[in-house]
Amino acid sequence: MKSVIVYNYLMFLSQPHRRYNPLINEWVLVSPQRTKRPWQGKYEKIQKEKKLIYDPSCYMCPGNIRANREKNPRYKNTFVFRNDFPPIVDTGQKESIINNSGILQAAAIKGECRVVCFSPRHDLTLSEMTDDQIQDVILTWISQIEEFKHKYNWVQIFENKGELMGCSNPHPHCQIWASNFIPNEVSKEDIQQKKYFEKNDSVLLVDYVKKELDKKERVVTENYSWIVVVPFWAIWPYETLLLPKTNRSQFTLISAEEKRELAEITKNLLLSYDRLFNISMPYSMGWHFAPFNVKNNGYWQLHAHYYPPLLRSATVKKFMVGYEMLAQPQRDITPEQAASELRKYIKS
Ligand code: H2U
Ligand code: ZN
Repeated sequence: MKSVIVYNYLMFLSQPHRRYNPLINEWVLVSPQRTKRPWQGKYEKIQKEKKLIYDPSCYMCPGNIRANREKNPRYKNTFVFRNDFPPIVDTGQKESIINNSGILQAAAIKGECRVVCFSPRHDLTLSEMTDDQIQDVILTWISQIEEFKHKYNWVQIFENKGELMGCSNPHPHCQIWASNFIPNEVSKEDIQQKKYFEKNDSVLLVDYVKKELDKKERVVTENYSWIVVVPFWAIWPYETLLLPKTNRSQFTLISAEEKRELAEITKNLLLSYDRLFNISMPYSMGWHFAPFNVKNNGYWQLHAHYYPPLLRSATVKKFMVGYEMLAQPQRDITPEQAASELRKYIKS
């Protein structure tokens, strides 16, 4: 029996196989043997020019004017403003389906969009901020959720970092989109976590963390209350999942100590990303937790996804094309290899 397990494990490291993502009920193809293939495709340009502390043309810097002619205050920590080009607005329409003829459906939406500047400094990234400054960002996220949770069903907090991710401005910031509807990714996670809880009477991601703590093959870093793993089912090469070790269904439920430890682990993770390819790592990240209209939401586990787009170096991007668009996601390096690489750059 033991030899079968060892054989399977080796197969996992070297042979093509597929893995199941229980959080969204989808599969990912893993092809570790492909890591040796030559790359003759596109190399991205690395921008390493020195950034200004204050940029007079930046619409996020303190004291500057935004597109709607409003002047930013001379803020000292974080600064939240209404997105001047919001993708979701309150149209005042009823929430009912506008066209419910079966195949062609559309529904009215309601919501609000904001931008959060992480720091008055134009040149910093989250990884370069102090633990206390990162904690201010966490407190801002939580107070935004507190404000929106009575009005809407969902608040998506996300950061697009770097030009490679389509970020329009290097000033450190994230976005907040609140909506009356539950977006697809959150809805899939809701269904899956609920199903798991009904079947096992325990929380999917809490059980998952226990498994990861057992062997630690995919653990990147941890502290007393948080853990970062390259999930067993990761799609992006260096994708990570950051989550509490015990059950927290909502961001608003974490303790003062957990906030402090979250700042610390976030900094460690982001520094290891920056050191991996010796650049300020681009990524998209965002938070998931129980939507506000879910009653008995104990099956939900708070977590953040980090999705860096790079593959094997600072200049080679992973493209989600071809098979990914038409069949299912595929990755080359294994999540275990990615975790082991990132671990090397975690400060001890
Ligand atoms: P990125 O995170 O993708 O760079 O987007 C920044 C947001 O800032 C974007 O959604 C908003 C854009 O609508 N913005 C303003 O709200 N005011 C401005 O003056 C410029 C950009
Ligand atoms: Zn700026």
